[in-house]
Amino acid sequence: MISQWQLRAAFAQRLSDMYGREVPAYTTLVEVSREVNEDVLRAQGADAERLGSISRVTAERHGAIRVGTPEELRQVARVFGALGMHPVGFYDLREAAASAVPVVSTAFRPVDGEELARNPFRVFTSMLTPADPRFFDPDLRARLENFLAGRQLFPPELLALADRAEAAGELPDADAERFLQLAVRAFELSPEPVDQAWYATLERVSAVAADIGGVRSTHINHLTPRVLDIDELYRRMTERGIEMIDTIQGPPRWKGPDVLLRQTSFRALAEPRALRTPDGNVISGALRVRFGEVEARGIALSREGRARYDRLLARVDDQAARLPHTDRAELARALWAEELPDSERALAAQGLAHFTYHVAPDRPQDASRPPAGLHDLLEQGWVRAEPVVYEDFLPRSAAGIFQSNLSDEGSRNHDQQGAAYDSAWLSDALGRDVLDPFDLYEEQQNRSLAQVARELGLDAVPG
Ligand code: OOG
Ligand code: NI
Repeated sequence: MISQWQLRAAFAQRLSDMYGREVPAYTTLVEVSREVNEDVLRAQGADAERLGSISRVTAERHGAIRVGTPEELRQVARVFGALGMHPVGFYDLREAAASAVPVVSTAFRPVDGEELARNPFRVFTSMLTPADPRFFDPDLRARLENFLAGRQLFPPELLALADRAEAAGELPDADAERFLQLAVRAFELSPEPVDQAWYATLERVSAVAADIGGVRSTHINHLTPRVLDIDELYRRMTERGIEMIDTIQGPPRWKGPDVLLRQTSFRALAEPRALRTPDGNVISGALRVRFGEVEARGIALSREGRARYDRLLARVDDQAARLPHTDRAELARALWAEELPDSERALAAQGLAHFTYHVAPDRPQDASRPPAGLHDLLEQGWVRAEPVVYEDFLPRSAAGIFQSNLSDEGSRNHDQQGAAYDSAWLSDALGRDVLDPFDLYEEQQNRSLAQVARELGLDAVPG
């Protein structure tokens, strides 16, 4: 029998092998990431593993895929459900991006601490919004929905195996093998010729819409390794002559703890694709949609910490607009130091970030009773705090990544009111609850506090 986490790990590995064959620059990115991680580990020792063991970080990937309809999204959810991955978070990239990015997204990932430690594979999954009149007029919407209704991304055999794996939590070896083959194949780039005129029609609205709704299959858009020093990775990739996007998205490099998520990517590459011209000929052309991304992960912020992060971003925008010749990263660093405490301990004390708490093996062993409050428990060495890693995404960074890889802004009709989508809508469309990432981090923290209370014989340890 192959359990869900083994299926997840195997799927991530095979997807990585497949994507490496399709996009060789990805393999370079993975190699350079591994070198950087080894160097950081050598230089920092155990500190380098504070936010995840080196074996987890080395195997860690997130993928990105894009689908066209709620029906397709429900099917994707079944495939990922088989791998023990659940929809977490709602991202509205239509609002976060300046260019036309007509999608709403969620991320499928394991939610349980043990499952994350076994293999944290996650997939940022976007769904097209043909009902949004800012991007699609009624005629184009109808043609698009009609096109999407006529395609099948996932064969029924794959979905049947997925349902069995999800219900049983495992599959017999032969079925697992078949499931993995079909699942990986569903995300390969199709050799089927692309209808050039239809693709171009959608591309005028948005290159993302064309990538999703202009073809009869789906494909993995990128697969992202995790790196322990993203600034160093950026330098090394540039040295190798790979053209990176202008910036690293997310928090700046600064003297305090790493928080949330920092990401960067290399530019989308022109890939050979067969195109069908309006007169019916098949020619070889090129499309530029897939890129390579890399990320560094930090501590999960609480709702309050996140509000502070969002406010900081707004302040950086504001100052950067007023001081156009100043380096944005410098500006961000200065503002960060003003608004965020620069130690884990202070982040915890101010309730800005999430930690799990553990009774210290070397706690005071005399007969004294432990103090009741968390602050004193920490100060007097009874309890230790371990940072919770941020397992999710950032809408603004995601929009930045989408956008920096578009060569054209696309078009948007500002006279129209956007179609409303939110987390509840998405849950409904999926037939599964879209989980709130903040709730998950909070629950994890609270469970650890309850465990501490039990072990120390205290009634409760308020967080
Ligand atoms: C997804 C872009 C967002 C991330 O890591 O924030 C993303 C896409 O290009 O489909 O992958
Ligand atoms: Ni990504």
